[in-house]
Amino acid sequence: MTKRALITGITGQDGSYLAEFLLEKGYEVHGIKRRASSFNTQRIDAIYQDPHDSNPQMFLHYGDLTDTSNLTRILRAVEPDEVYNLGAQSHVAVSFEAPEYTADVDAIGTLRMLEAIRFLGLEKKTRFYQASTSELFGKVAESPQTEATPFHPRSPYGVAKLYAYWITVNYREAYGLYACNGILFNHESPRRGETFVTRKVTRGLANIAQGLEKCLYMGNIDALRDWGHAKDYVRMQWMMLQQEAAEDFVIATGQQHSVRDFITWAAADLGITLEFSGEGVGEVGTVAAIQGDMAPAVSEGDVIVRIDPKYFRPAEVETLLGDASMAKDKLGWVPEISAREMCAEMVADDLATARRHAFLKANGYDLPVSLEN
Ligand code: NDP
Ligand code: GDR
Repeated sequence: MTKRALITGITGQDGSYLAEFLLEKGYEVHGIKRRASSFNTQRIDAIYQDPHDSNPQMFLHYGDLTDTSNLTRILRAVEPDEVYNLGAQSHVAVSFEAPEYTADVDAIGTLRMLEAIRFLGLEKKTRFYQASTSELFGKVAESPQTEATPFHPRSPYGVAKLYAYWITVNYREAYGLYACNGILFNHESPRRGETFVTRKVTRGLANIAQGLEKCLYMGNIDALRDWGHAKDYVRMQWMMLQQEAAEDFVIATGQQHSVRDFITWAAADLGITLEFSGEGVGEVGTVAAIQGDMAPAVSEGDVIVRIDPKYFRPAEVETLLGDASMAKDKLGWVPEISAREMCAEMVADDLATARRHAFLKANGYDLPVSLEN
């Protein structure tokens, strides 16, 4: 019997990798996409299947996590074996600007999905995965963090996700629903949204190397994160729904690096030796040496990284480090791609794009490059 999966957030980073993964496993994949004024399916265009083709295995439905009747209708039509609730306003800094919307989508949106499953009587059929987050730990009391570490979220996003975490546990305990939380630490890829720190760095430095931008403006580069690769993490999302009984798992690499380290790596992958000097908002990153031909627009002595307090958050999560021993012991899951390898992959991808833009520009076809970050 072909299994049917429904993914909210299919157009996002994780949704796109998960859809590919499930299609390869032979699933029929349904995804919810939002109406937008321009195309928003770039990450899944490569796996799009024309509904007019014979035997399509992937289907998109218009929907929104703020719209109860719409979610209920989609769930009724699809009757999925597995729901992956990945849809969210997922940007921590933006959640301080739009706290109410973030709560509506990330917290109540999760409740809407769970309640629709119950309302439709699907609680014995449908398994539910909730995209929980290391942001639940926030101001951490212990390190590394495990499934037993107490929560102390530090943003409207973290607080909304805390509600989603507990309502998922509650529906498991109250109604016997197979519902579980993946407490995932930061995971990145060439498909990462352009305004999250890793992608902002790889894209920004690639643009600078090719003369499309002058300087990268950053926030708190002392922040420490446990970065993994999204491909490794979506595999675990699926594994969590294949157990006898639902359980919550921490997913992390167990390695921690600073944002400054990540910037230094990305520069090195462009042949740029970057040296940091100064302190606080006066800290700068200066080009100390250049190798190879990847950064023709950069010269020794150029200051290409500066601090802009605009990117500081009202409350910061300074340090996160996960211990995924439970996932390793119970499911045999271990990450296969290191943060350093992932950085190189992201730089290579962003450099290829920047080179195309620079080539067009040099030949009189000036494509605007979005500098919003
Ligand atoms: P993205 O921001 O890349 O994707 C979010 C997805 O949610 C997009 O498809 C987006 O649609 C969709 N979405 C946003 N608002 C709504 C809404 N109101 N209704 C329906 N869909 C909506 O996130 P990631 O792929 O990186 O993350 C997936 C999930 O995992 C999120 O819930 C995130 O909070 C969580 N998470 C992520 C981690 C990470 O490091 N990446 C770590 C831990 C948890 P559109 O494309 O139209 O914007
Ligand atoms: P995070 O990811 O907040 O951990 O949430 P992000 O990449 O945005 O920030 C990581 C750290 O880098 C610092 N930082 C900057 N961040 C951004 N975006 N832009 C900057 O210019 C900048 N300078 C420094 C931040 O302050 C922070 O400390 C991500 C999201 O994917 C969430 O949805 C997910 O739940 C968590 O990871 C786990």
